[in-house]
Amino acid sequence: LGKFVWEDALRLESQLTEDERMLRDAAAGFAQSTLQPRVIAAYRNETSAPELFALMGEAGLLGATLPEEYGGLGASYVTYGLIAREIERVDSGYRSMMSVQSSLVIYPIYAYGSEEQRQKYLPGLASGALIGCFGLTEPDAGSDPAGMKTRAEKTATGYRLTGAKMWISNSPFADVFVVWAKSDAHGGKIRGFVLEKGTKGLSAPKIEGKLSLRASTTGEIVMDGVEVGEDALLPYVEGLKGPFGCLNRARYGIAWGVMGAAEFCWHAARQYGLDRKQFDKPIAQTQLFQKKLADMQTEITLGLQAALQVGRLMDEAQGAPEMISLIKRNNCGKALEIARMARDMHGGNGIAEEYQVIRHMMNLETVNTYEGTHDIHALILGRAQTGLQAFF
Ligand code: TGC
Ligand code: FAD
Repeated sequence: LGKFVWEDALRLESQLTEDERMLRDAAAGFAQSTLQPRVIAAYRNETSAPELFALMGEAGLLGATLPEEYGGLGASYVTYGLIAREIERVDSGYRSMMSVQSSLVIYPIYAYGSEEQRQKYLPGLASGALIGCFGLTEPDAGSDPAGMKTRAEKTATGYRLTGAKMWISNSPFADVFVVWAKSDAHGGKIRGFVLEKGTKGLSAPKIEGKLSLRASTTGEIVMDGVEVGEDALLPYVEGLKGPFGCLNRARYGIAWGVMGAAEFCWHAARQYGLDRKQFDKPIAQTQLFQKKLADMQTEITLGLQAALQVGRLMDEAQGAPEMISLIKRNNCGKALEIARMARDMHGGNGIAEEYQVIRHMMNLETVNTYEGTHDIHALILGRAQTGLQAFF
C-alpha cells in the first residue's frame, strides 16, 4: 500500500513533468520572497504596484505560454496554471495583475494581431516593461457584454472610439489597452483595438474604495473620441468569440489560482488548530474542527485534479469552454467557502490582517464574480446539457 501525504492526497506532484515542477518552484520562490513580504501593507493601504510587472517579467511569469521568439517561455497551460496557483497563494490581486497581462493582453495580440502588432507589443509585455489592460465590461454591460455601447466609427485614416469601460484591472497605470467595441465599419460587429496611453481622449481613472482585491489596481477606461490608425485594429477576429477566446484562458488560470488561495487558508487553519488550545486540548483535536479540515482537503484535492485534467486537454488543444466554466465556477465557489471556514476556525484572530485568511476571503468574493459570475457559469453549463438558453 502507498503512503498518504496529507497535503498532496492524490499525488498531484507525481503527475507533473520535471519542467513543470521546476517552473512552479521558481514561481513559488518569487511569490514567497517578493510578493509575500509586501502584501499585508499593500492590501491595507490599497497600494498601486506597477513596478511588480518588471519583477514578474524578469521571473518569467508573464506570458508563460507565449512562444520564446516573442519573449515568452513556450510553456504548457499546466505550467501557466501552476504559476497562477503560486501567486494566488499570496494574493488574488497579484494573480489578477499577472493573468490580465498574460491571458487578456498578450494572448489576443498574439492570437488575433498582425505580425507588426506582435513585434511592437509582445516583448515589452512579456518583460513587464509595458503594462496591459483588457476592457470588455461597461457600466451597463457586465454579464451581457453583447450589450456594450462602446462604438468605433470609421475615419479617413482609421477609427474613432467612444464609450466607457468599468472595473478594468490595471487600467490606471496601463500602457497598452486592449478594448472591445462595436465597429460601424464591420456591420456593428464587436472588434478588438489596441490603444496606447497618452492618446488624446483616452483616460483611465482609478476606482477607489474597493474592499476586495485591494492589492490590485482597478479603474475605468474613458474613450472620448479616441482617434487611432488602421493599425490599432486586431485584424484576425470578429464578434464575441474574440474576447471569449481570451477569457477561456484567464478563467482556466483562475481555476488553478483560487486553489492556491484555498490551500493557504487550509494550511493556516490546520496550523492554528494545532497551536490553539481551548478546554485543555488543541482545537484541532475536536471532531468539528477535523471535519472542516477534511472538507477543505477533499475539495482542494478534487479541484486541483480537475484543473490539471483541463490543463492537459488544453495542451492537446482539446479543452472546451464548458470544461473551463465547470472548473472556474466550482473552484471559485469552493475556495470562497474554504476561506470563510478558515476565517471562522481562527476565531477572533481570523479577522486580523496578520493571519491573512480574511484578506483571501474578501478577495475571493471578487474572483467568484469576475470572468463570468458563479451563476453565469451555471447557465453556460445548463445550456450545454439542455440545449436551452436561460440567459434571456
Ligand atoms: P453566445 O451567443 O453564447 O456567444 C456569442 C459568440 O461567442 C462565441 N463564444 C465563445 N467562443 C469562444 N469561447 C467561449 N467561451 C465562447 N462563448 C461564446 C459563440 O460561439 C458565439 O460565436 P458566433 O461566431 O456564433 O458569434 O453569447 P451570449 O451573448 O449569449 O453570452 C452569454 C454568456 C453569458 C455566456 C457570456 O456573455 C458570458 O460569459 N458572460 C460573462 C462575461 C464575462 O465573463 N466578462 C468578463 C470580463 S473580463 C474580466 O472579468 C477580467 S477580470 C480579470 C482579472 O482581473 O484577473
Ligand atoms: P451583473 O452582470 O450586473 O450581475 C449582477 C448579478 O446578477 C450577479 O449575481 C449575476 O450572476 C446576476 N445575473 C446577471 N445576469 C443574469 C442572468 N441572465 N440570470 C441570472 N442571474 C444573472 N472586466 C473587464 O472587462 N476587464 C477587467 O480587467 C475586469 N477586472 C475586474 C476587476 C474587479 C475587481 C471586478 C470586481 C470586476 C472586474 N471586471 C473586469 C468586471 C467583471 O467581469 C464583471 O463585474 C462581471 O462580469 C459581472 O458583471 P457586473 O458586475 O456588471 O454584474
